[in-house]
Formats: sequence, C-alpha cells, structure tokens
Amino acid sequence: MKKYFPSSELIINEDGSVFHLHVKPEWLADKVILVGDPGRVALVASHFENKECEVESREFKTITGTYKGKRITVVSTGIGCDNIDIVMNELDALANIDFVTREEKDQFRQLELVRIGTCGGLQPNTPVGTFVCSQKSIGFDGLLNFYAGRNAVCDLPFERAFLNHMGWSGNMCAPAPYVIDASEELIDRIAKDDMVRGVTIAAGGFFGPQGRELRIPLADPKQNDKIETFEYKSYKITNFEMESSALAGLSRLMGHKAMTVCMVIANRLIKEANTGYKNTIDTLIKTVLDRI
Ligand code: R1P
Ligand code: URA
Repeated sequence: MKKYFPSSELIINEDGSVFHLHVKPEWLADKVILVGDPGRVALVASHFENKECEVESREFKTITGTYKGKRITVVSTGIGCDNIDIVMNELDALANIDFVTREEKDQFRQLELVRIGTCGGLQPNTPVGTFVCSQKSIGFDGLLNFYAGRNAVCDLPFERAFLNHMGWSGNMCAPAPYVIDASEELIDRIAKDDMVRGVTIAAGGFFGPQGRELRIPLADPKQNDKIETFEYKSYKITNFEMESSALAGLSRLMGHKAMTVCMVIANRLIKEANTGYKNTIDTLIKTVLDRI
C-alpha cells in the first residue's frame, strides 16, 4: 500500500506549489544549495548562466538555474533548525511525493544539498575567513528527537562523551544534544584538502546557546571553555552555527546527501569579528558551485 498524504499534512497551494516555499515540483533541481540569508540567494544565482524560476515567500527565496551546465536550485532557509524542518520536508515532498495523487512516488529521487553559511570559530585553526566543513554536527535544537530512527543515525558514544565532558544534567541537557554525520562523499568532493573539516555545534540561538553573555548571565558560565577543550577520538569542536544538525539529520533519515560549509565571521577565542564578508563568501560560493 502506497502512503497517502492528506491536505492537512502536506499543504499544497492553489497554484500547485508547496505551502511555505511556493516552489512547484518541476522547478526543483537534484543539486540544491541552501543559504540562511535570502539576500545570499541572488549572490549565488548571479553566477548562473540562466534562471528558469524565481519565487519568494516569507524568508524562503528560491531560484533555479544553470551553472556550467549543472542544474542547481538555491533556497534561503532563514535562521534556525525549525526552518530547516520546513525546508527539508517540503523539498523532499517536491522530489518524492506525487502532488496530483498525494502518494509517495515509486522511484526514490535523491537530492544533494550543500548549505553555505556563516559561523563562529572556536579553535586556533579557525580564524575569521576560514571555510569550515561540518563533518559532524552536534544539535542543541532537539529537532531530530521527534523522528523515529534518530538513534540509528546518530553517533551515540560521541553524544555520551560530550554530555559527560560538559557535566550537564537536568535543564541543560534537555533536549539531549544529538550528534550526526554529514555525507562523507559530499565532504570529500567539496572540502577537498583546502577547507577545515570539523565538528559544528548547531545552537538553538545566537547568544546564550553559543555562550554569548550580554545583560543576562549564562546558566553555565564555563560552557565555551568546556566546548573548546572537548576532544573525542581525534575530533575537536570547531565552530558554532544554527542549522547544520537538522540538515544532516533529516537528510540521513530521508536518504539524501547533505553537508554544511561555513565561513568564519567571528572568532570567539580571540574575540574578533568581521561583518564585511560579502566578497569572501562569494569565493566560497564559487568553490561550492564548481564542486557540487
Ligand atoms: C546567525 O547570524 C545566522 O548566521 C549563520 C547561523 O547559522 C544563523 O543562521 O548562518 P547563515 O549566515 O547561513 O544565516
Ligand atoms: N553565525 C552563528 O551562528 N554564530 C556566529 O558566531 C557567527 C555566525
């Protein structure tokens, strides 16, 4: 029996596009670039030879076009893992659910998703301007816990080692952080040997959850010191951003290939930041477009 998805579960707009993204099934390419900032979509698409569609709704802006003969869709996700839940489920529905019959398609279509973002660096080898690929992501967001199969795709010994090191219990570890791998094949193809490969914490906020203290004190003032000294096997935590865990986790569960690469715009160790990063991120964009 094929799975059927009623209109309350998979919402399709009157024009046949998916609810939040407003993208129609025929507009989705197999290769997808995800960016946080809607303004970054135009920067990616400025390298396309042609554009076949352009649509915008809330923080989700989408352009599909061609780069050196490769058909690519670029979508903005806005900020946070909650938005990644929407974007990943809607992209997967566009690829793998028939929008006319509302049934799962017979043939699985695999997407290749690369997130190009910005992040905060946590180690001496992640100064401002570094490109960091998230080999593993530690999700502080709890999203994956709502899906069956979470334990089968996560690195449970790594999760235990991290929680032990942090000494967190009670509210500090609810929801328990989950640890998830990016696609090894994508990382090898895109990071090659000129990007730092690391472990990324996808935080549920920019301030407190990343150890930034403005007027309200932190629950664990030693949080970032402990994160910076954590080591498991040969892994150290390299950076903070806010989406890579949900992207890697949902992709694993759905059968897609995904990875995140971010440019460091703030180094938390030496307390420096760079807000004028538009040119450097364009170098990263061109590199990903060439390698995807
Ligand atoms: C916070 O400033 C935002 O920047 C990072 C974080 O993950 C978060 O989304 O990524 P983007 O530059 O892709 O938005
Ligand atoms: N994005 C983040 O989430 N954190 C930083 O420090 C910089 C960019």
